[in-house]
Amino acid sequence: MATSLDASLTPAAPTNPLAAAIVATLVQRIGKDEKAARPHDWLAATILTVRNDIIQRWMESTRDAHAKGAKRVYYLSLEFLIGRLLRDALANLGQTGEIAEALKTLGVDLAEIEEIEPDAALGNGGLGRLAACFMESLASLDLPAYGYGIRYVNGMFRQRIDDGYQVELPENWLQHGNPWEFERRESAYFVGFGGEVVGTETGHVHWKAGEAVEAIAVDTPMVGWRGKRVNTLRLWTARAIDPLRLDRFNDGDFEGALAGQLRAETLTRVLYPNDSTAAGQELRLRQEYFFSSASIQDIVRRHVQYTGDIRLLPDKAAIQLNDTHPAVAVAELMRLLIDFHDLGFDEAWDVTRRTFGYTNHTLLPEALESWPLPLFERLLPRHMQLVYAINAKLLREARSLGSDDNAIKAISLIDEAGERRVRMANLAFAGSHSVNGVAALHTDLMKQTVFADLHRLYPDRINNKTNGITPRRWLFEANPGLTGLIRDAIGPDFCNDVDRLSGLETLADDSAFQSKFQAVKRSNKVVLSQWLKAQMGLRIDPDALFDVQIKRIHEYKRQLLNIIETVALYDQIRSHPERDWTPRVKLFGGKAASSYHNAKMIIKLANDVARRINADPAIGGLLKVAFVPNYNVSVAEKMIPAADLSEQISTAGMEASGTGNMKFALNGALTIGTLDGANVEIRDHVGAENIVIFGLTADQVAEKRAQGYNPRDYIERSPELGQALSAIASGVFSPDDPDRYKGLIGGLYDGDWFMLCADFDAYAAAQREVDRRWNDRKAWNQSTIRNVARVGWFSSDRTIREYAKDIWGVL
Ligand code: B1N
Repeated sequence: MATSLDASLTPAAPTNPLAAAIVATLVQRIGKDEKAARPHDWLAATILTVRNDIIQRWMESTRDAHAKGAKRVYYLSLEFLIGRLLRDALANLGQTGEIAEALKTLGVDLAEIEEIEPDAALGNGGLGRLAACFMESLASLDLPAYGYGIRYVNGMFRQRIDDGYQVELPENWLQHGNPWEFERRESAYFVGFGGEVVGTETGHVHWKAGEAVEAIAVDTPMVGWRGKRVNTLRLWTARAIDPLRLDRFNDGDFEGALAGQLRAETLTRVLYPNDSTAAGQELRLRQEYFFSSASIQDIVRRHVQYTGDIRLLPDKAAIQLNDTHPAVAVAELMRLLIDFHDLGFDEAWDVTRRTFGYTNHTLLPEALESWPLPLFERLLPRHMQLVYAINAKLLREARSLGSDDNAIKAISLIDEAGERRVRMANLAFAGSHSVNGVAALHTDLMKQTVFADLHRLYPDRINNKTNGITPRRWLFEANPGLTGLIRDAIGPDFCNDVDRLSGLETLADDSAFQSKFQAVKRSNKVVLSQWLKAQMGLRIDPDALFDVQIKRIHEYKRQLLNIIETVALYDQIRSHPERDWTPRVKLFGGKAASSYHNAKMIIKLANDVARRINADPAIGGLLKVAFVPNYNVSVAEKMIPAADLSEQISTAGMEASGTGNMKFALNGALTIGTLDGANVEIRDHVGAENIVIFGLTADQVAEKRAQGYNPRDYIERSPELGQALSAIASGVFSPDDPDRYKGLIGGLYDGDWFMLCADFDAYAAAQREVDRRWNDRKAWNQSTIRNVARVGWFSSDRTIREYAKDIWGVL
């Protein structure tokens, strides 16, 4: 602000009342004045100011649910990948304009401070982001709901790319404090581990835990669309019960004095960075039990306080298990009902089953959680007894309904093959009245594979709930250009009901609209190009086709297929420079689990290929490749609106749903994909002519595997594939270490579990089909507009309405 010397000593109070409120917050809460304030101070002051309004609505929402005696939804998830919250809260409250205006009078740019808000990266990928979209939709649909999870001090690691290799750095999202959260000291629970189970004189069973920590609630408001309702995301943090052992301290043992605190804090320190893989370590089971126990205790306490009758729990509470990570909650609720509320076993089991629902997110065998029985028993001796008792009941029922020995083996909560293990998916299945998959194909495969025998036993339990995404974050906030264009074209009604996007249908043929649509996309591409230039010094042409694959790096997602095809294309361009090639920019992004060797090699390969291609003058800029570091929610918000092509190319049958696929289509990208996960339903909605589908179907993949698939047959028949593989394996892209990719490529010759070779030719042909469509830009625009007009169904509002009606009984 331009001020005189005097005025700068005591700044005049702003005339804009919101600006005055922000400045007052800055002074009173942050302890700085306008002159001293740094961007982080402005961010905190803005959040705290907006929060005042949110708190009002939050308390009203809580009072309203209480007054109505409403049934509440409890979403238990080890991950909530909520990302940044300021832009989302402002947009949902409809206050973006006023706040931007107020800040402007103070010389502060809202967009700039939004950009320094750290991502709350409390999740790995799709599963965690789905939980975040669900929280937003629950509030937007005015459903009383709580999310329960862990307040990790270090969320998903930050990824740096050093010489093409992934380097993991700790994520420190709390370093500037977190103005969104409220610690609730009054909501604290003891969570025990270990020890022994003893009988009491009254005939009760008592678990004498060997150690205990305190779980303390930290609440974050979840603001729904138009600020109608504000729900609570309750994340638990662990504290030692006796944080400082004064006896030890006085003896001079300073480390010992704090050891308990350190041990407790370790519980909620880090998010396990595995996506679609089970972690398997004791600390993970401790995390799972810690947050499940605290959440169930909290739910039961609230219920008893309101109704006084624990038997009514299923009428007042619907608890959804986000995968098996909170499955131990089934045994924990049984324990509370039997040991503390005096219910008999059968009655407790009935209450439990009517309360829980379980969502399965993957069929990958390496992701199915099971715990070695000795570990489970040592850590949770009372729960082990209950698991045995549940299992006895389950297997008795199965026998009586005619299950044979093989079926009994598959249904049992205990895996008896080899080292005995507790199967968490079977526990979650048995303990729930509903078990759902996340896309139609995935749900069918659940019935045929992992849960075949349980499904035969309980044929009504499995149901489908195809995933969705919140259009507020993924269209309105991420893509204001497209949102404005749509509003101008069809009016604002789609903001309340995204199904109204179908109003764009008639405009798909309108060449004036097509031009505007293309112009919005281009301007998003310019913005992304500038950002990539600033971030990584990358120069790309905004008129090229932006081909994007962003997601966790996993062999089944087949980034390697994309890279190999890129190498083949590079080869072709070099051999036939005279042909009319379509200029392309290939963008990759994603993190690899720290211990996943092949995934890390794929990152290195993408970088090696990028370096070579980008430096080759012979291809004259027709092809550019880049690996964008540290892919996260905020990066996704920048990349998706600028994408022309969405790569959804997993081996059919392996991607449970995918949700990135939905975000791209909603933002006007064309999908190139296999018939996997929700791609199948996306095709059904947008029409087969508005998506590029290729490759084996899930049935064909299964059939080929059964027949004995030999990748060499395909490599021999495809010179393009053979050449690309040889080039990579012989070190063309790694002259500094020619053998670097021998192992990675060797794996394709020997087995190729993910069937890259079988799908390669079809994929390459599909890419040339994409080129053809791109070159008829009118038809391309038509197709992408139709995508936007037809994917409203993939809103998480629709998904949540289905859960609410079919599973939770709250609509
Ligand atoms: O869940 C998403 C789906 O859209 C994806 O297809 C699916 O891969 C993803 C263990 C997982 N499945 N399983 C996990 C995450 C963390 C972990 O520790 C497994 N993530 C998915 C939403 O339905």
